[in-house]
Amino acid sequence: MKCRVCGQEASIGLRAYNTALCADDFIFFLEKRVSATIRKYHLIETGDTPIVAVSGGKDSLSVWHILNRLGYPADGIYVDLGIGDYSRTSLAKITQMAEKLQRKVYTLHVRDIFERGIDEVARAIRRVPCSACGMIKRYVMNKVCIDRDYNVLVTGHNLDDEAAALLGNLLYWKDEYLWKKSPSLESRDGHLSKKVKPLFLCSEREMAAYAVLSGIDYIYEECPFSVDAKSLEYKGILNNLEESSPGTKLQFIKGYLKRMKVGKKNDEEERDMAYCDTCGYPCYGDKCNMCRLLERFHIEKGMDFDEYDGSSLDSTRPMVT
Ligand code: Q46
Ligand code: ZN
Repeated sequence: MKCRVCGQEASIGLRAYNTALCADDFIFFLEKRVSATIRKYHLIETGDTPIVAVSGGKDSLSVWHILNRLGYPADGIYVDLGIGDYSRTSLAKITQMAEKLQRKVYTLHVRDIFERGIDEVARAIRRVPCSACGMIKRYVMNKVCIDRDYNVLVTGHNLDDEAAALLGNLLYWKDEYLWKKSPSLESRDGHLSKKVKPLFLCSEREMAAYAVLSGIDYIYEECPFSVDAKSLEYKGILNNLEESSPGTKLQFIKGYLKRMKVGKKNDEEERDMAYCDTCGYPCYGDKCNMCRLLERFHIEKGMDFDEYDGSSLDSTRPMVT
């Protein structure tokens, strides 16, 4: 199999595009697609200050790497869930990437705040770990954006993640989520930062290939609490369809995008949404879930973030209140 661009031995076959490419041309091809997605959907514009939500996995480290290569200087934010070796290894990979990019990374350690890991926090409030984790991450990442003047929060969701979620929403007609799968969710009133997904049109397989061919050192293990069997099942179904009809996932998501107005606001949600009396975070009611959680554990201190500037292994711990 020869590279369609240069004729050398190809490193990857892309059946959805009916082509094959060598490592260098594939890296160029993928970065160009991310760049086109950013421009087409106005994900990051001149003067924006993006920050990437990193987990140590291939998608988030790759999108961080790509943005900086494309000329969108971006820092990183990581929430250390306190899950033993998994969290330690993730942080090591993230620190390594921060050093490579010479960019800052903020880390919030769940154990510093709650004196326990995410599984114990979740158990205490009778939730599953992913539910407590999602809530804390959303809050913390938004807080860093607002407090530190980053106006765009970038995540590493890829085509397979989005197609699986869309399939699940369609199968069960979850109208409340159906039209929210946009590559860009607009900011709101200075309380909620804009959220964007530059890898929206890049498949899981392409991202794994990009990470390997670009020499990105990422954590291979999944979070031990990642038991979303449904999502894995949907990804399996879509992969089978992709196998017999290459390009199916891309068509599914592109068809969806055509039918929605990107970044459209849900008026009903806007009406019902209020702001937390304590911290100002958008919520339903007078107090947000994070403030309730801190209250539940009798925590009154602010959040300390480790701040690593990418140039040395020393970190300072400025207060973000
Ligand atoms: S990190 Fe958090 Fe995921 Fe782990 S606890 Fe669940 S939600 S699985 S993306
Ligand atoms: Zn609050």
